[in-house]
Amino acid sequence: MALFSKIIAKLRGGLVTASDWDELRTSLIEADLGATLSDELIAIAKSNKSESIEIAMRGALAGALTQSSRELARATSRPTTILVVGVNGTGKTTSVAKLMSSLKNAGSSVVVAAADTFRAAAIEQLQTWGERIDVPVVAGKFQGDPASVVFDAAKRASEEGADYLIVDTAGRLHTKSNLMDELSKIRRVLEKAGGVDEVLLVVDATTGQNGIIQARHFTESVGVTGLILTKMDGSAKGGVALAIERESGLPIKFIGTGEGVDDFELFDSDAYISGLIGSE
Ligand SMILES: Nc1nc2c(ncn2[C@@H]2O[C@H](COP(=O)(O)OP(=O)(O)OP(=O)(O)O)[C@@H](O)[C@H]2O)c(=O)[nH]1
Ligand SMILES: [Mg+2]
Repeated sequence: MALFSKIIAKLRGGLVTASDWDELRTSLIEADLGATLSDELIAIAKSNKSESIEIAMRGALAGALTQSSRELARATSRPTTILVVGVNGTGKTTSVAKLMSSLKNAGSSVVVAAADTFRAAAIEQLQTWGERIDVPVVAGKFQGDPASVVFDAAKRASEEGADYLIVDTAGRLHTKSNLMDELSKIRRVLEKAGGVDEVLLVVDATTGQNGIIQARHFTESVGVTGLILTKMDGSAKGGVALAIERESGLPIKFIGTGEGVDDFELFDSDAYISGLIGSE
């Protein structure tokens, strides 16, 4: 993804032509940084007279990232409750499986709610992960009320004294108000049961700038607290992480880097910026 390495090398040699700048701008936009941020970064690079172009770039990139904590919030006297939301096919269920696996490996007890009741296959998908990872999955009837599945799961998590309750929800278009209302209802059920600690919006990194619009809508309906950015593997478009954080102010907490249960990492902003600049 090293977007800047070539230009930085040229700047060091003092030989940057107008077409080099155009080339850099194109590559930044192609990497989904967005036009505004790309132009700002180029302005910074152009005005930089010192030898520390890397430091100037690093500062500009870091400035676009949020200062909010990237750690998962924890509840103290009840199961930490994590609601996972997003548009269709972004990787919610896979991310729920990754999250339950990593929490379980860290020694925590987890209960999962299969609140996507729209498709029978969605319930089975989560149950298969649950069996593989050995985490209980509370499921309801196909086409049943997702809020009642969530109610049952919250009860079970509380009775068992689980450390975490993770709720997988059906994919939904952020523009469909009836579906967004259903999410608010799920949230209210969880609040009644004790509280919601995290609402994680799952965004597919390859969908580019549309992720910013999704973040805005989901935040309005259900109060997003953080992002999971999936499909960062094999994508030259990782720049969307910067654009989405800058526009939404929401911290990216995890990234998905593949289809396997271990292809999941905490988002490391320093490593991410080093990757963009191309100097480790
Ligand atoms: N390469 C890659 N594929 C991923 C990643 N996360 C999920 N996928 C794949 O994306 C597809 C959709 O994943 P799901 O987890 O079913 O997505 P979802 O958001 O639950 O989908 P719906 O419930 O239908 O809205 C599957 O083929 C996953 O294996 C990732 O980080 N990298
Ligand atoms: Mg799903």
